[in-house]
Amino acid sequence: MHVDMDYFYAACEELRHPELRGRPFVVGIYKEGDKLRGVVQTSSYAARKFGIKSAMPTAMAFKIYPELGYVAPDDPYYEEMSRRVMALLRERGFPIEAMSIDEAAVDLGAMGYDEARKLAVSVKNEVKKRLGLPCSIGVGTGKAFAKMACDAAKPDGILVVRREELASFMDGKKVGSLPGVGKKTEERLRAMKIDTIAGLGRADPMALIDQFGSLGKELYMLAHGVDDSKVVEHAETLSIGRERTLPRDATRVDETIDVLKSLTDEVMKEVHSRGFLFRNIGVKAKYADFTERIRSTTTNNYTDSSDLVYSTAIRLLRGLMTGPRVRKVGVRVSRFVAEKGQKKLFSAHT
Ligand code: DCP
Ligand code: MG
Ligand code: MG
Repeated sequence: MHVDMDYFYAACEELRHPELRGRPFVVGIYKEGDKLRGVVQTSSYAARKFGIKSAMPTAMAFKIYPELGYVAPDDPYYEEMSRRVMALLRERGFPIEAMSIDEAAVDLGAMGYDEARKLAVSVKNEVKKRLGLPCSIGVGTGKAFAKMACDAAKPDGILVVRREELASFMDGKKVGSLPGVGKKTEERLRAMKIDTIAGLGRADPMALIDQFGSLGKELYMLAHGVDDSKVVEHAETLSIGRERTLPRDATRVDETIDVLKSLTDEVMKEVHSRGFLFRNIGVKAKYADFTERIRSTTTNNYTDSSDLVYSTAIRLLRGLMTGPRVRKVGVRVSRFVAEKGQKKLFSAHT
């Protein structure tokens, strides 16, 4: 099963700016003087109706629709929403792999299609109900096919592609709709006169391997409905953090310890519930002039000690409280391993 959030950054913004709902707007603009520069990171569905989409220069988007609304990106907020999405998916107990900030592959094992569809409906409803965000879900006989089903289900849909439906689902589609085929690969395939997935399936596999190496073999297999890739949890790429505005701006670390304590408790509650061990502890200070600084340290051994996080956070933050008043503080841990299995392997080296 593949879950991908619909117009993710824009949907997150609609949550906290209800006045944006249903309006054409984009996330990702920044201004330089009076000029609008940069590219669109994502657009609301109302903006997509005008052809405004990710990676388009902002200036062009405004040319297409001068009344376009825009919001500057707020990455920590999207990361936090992403963590909530992933945590919610994990509650179901299946292995999940976060494939990007807004999508995950879920390993349903040998579950039947009907049961998988029911699960997809239930997950989709729960994401909407608890987080207020729309998503789409695809179910298929491999990671790539589930992702393609999810793409085809967008927006706000569910699509189950059974093994016997897979060939007709894929055949007419362009090679670019295969996960892993970007603009460059697409062009190189076109140079070989291969445009569609059906065409890819009829191509000479040796010529594909010649051109693309192992990717060539993979693509040929995908075109034939074979995808054996596994869902892998990437615990080490995650970080878990919380931040909070202080009740009053602070100049000394002892004025922040209550907030640090509760941030530590919140972070550690999530760490413990996931059974992670970590090696990196970091803090962040946001100053009254809106600049911010971070500091982090790596411990010798994997740990899940709340006391260590708390005392380290105090020590690190003290080093950041030498200048302007501090308005907001954050605590974050990262470099995880799952507690079961890998613990011994890692601590043997330390
Ligand atoms: N993103 C970005 N720059 C890009 C593409 C995406 O910053 N060139 C960010 C913004 C997106 C988020 O990643 O909201 C997720 O990317 P998706 O490709 O899943 O796109 P959306 O979720 O925005 O839309 P869709 O409903 O098509 O999934
Ligand atoms: Mg998305
Ligand atoms: Mg995505």
